[in-house]
Amino acid sequence: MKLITRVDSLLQMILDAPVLANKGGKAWSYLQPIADFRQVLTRVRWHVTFFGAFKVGKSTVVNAICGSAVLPIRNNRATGVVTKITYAPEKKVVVTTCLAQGSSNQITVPYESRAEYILLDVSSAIVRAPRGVEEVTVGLALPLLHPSYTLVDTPGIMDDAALTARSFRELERSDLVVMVLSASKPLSTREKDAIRHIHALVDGNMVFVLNRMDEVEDGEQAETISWVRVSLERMGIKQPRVYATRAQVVLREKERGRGSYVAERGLWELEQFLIHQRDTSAGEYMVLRSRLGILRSYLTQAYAYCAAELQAVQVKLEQLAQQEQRKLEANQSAWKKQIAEKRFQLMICKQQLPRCGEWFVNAYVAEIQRLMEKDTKWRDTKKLSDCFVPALQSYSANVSRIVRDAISPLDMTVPQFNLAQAQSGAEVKLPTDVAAVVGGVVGGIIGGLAIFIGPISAITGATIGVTTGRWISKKVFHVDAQRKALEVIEKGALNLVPTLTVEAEKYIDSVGKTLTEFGELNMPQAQLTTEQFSMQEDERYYREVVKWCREFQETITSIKKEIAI
Ligand SMILES: Nc1nc2c(ncn2[C@@H]2O[C@H](COP(=O)(O)OP(=O)(O)OP(=O)(O)O)[C@@H](O)[C@H]2O)c(=O)[nH]1
Ligand SMILES: [Mg+2]
Repeated sequence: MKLITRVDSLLQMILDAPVLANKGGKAWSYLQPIADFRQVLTRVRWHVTFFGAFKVGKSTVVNAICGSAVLPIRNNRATGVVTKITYAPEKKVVVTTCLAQGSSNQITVPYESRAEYILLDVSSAIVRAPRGVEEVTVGLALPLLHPSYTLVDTPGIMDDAALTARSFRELERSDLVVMVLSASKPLSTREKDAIRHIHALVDGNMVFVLNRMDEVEDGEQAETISWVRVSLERMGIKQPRVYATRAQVVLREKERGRGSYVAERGLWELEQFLIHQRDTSAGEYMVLRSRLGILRSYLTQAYAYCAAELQAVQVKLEQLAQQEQRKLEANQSAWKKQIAEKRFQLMICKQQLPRCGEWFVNAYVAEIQRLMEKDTKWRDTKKLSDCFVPALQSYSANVSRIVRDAISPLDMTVPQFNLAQAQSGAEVKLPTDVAAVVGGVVGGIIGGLAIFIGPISAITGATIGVTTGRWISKKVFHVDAQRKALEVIEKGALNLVPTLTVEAEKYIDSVGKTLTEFGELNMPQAQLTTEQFSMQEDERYYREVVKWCREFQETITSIKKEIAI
């Protein structure tokens, strides 16, 4: 009861694990066996797996235990599929075949034809497993099997990698492994490697059948058994259970209904061991131990893989971070440099302002000339004053253009410089002194005109119109008057230039301020690259798996401690 509760807690850990829900995760090939192990954890039947080298007599040992040739044995054939013998009131053979996409199909076949599904031909160079057969289950009314045992016969470990792998995989579903050795040549290097692996996997739930004792001289049998036992102990297996037997003889004797096989104590003792495990709580402990052992081995592998990957990802992430930091620093300093250059160019702009001033004067004079040419009543304050608008617009446009050129190609929004607008009172409000100055200049021009045109000082614009009207008919004087007027106008416009320059400089300085803010706002920032992003995700994933594996391992350790196995 206690054990089942503990298994339940492990099951819950598996069911609740988010890492096992993520089937696309990079460690899935390591985690899937853990997810699939739920079936083994909750499996009612205890699997006793017979494992060993090619032709040592595994199938014969199983048959000897069953007391009949349940498993087919031929000299030129070998066991080609995992064959399970499980309790059933009636003899029955079920063949499981693999279908596409990992699904399987089960068919019941006549008991007599079982050999064709189990055996494979080893007489030719190419060893072929019976086509598509995944495993064969034989139902047998053998009292030993009732209620919990399933005996599992596996293909011998030999040169066929796929078959060997299949046999090893079956070990990961085992509650007890019976390693069958041949007494005539026991414990080859390959067998020793397999023993070490299995012993660790099922946490010591392993016994040994030393078969073919008839092939050892009578006088050397005791020595052989003792040698095997000592060798196993040297491999770290404490008090190994070694059952020496002659399975072929036992089988024959049993088939004949003779009880003499009892004389073959080895196999009889193995059967007694199995019965004892089945009928006492020892079996339950045994089963839990191997299942925890296998789970632990899966966890160890998953942990080792993920811990190594985690470390590699962390190292790579660190390298990438440094690389990106270097790039960022370079980008930031290039950006700062660009902004500084633009600021410098903006300052240089100021040097162009006198030229803008010249253009302004020319533009204004040209406007006045146009006015004079097309309008005889040009001596009108309003008309003269209106000529400022296009000149100021052109001045503003020129200043805006040189500023734009200076900061190009930065994608920075800069307000237009627009003195004309300011003067007309729209949108941008210029300091009143500008308007005053402009007004003053116009007034000055008018005043100047008045001084030049007539002896009456402080003449008004309206009066000019009236006064000058008198000279219009005098052509020469008229031309001269225009020239003089233009000179005065030009002078007046020139007087305005310093004020415009101050305004333009203020504008340039404000653009400079905006540029500084723009530079700070748009300073290149650290940004995750796609590679970094996906590596961070990997890091999180591996970290999570590593943590989960560790916690799971700790739970297993505490269960083992608690129930002292
Ligand atoms: N002399 C002798 N021969 C045996 C003994 N046990 C089995 N054999 C013979 O050894 C041969 C192979 O026996 P299997 O039981 O098929 O051996 P296996 O290990 O299952 O073989 P694979 O499944 O093909 O690896 C058969 O001819 C058996 O009759 C034994 O105790 N003594
Ligand atoms: Mg066999």
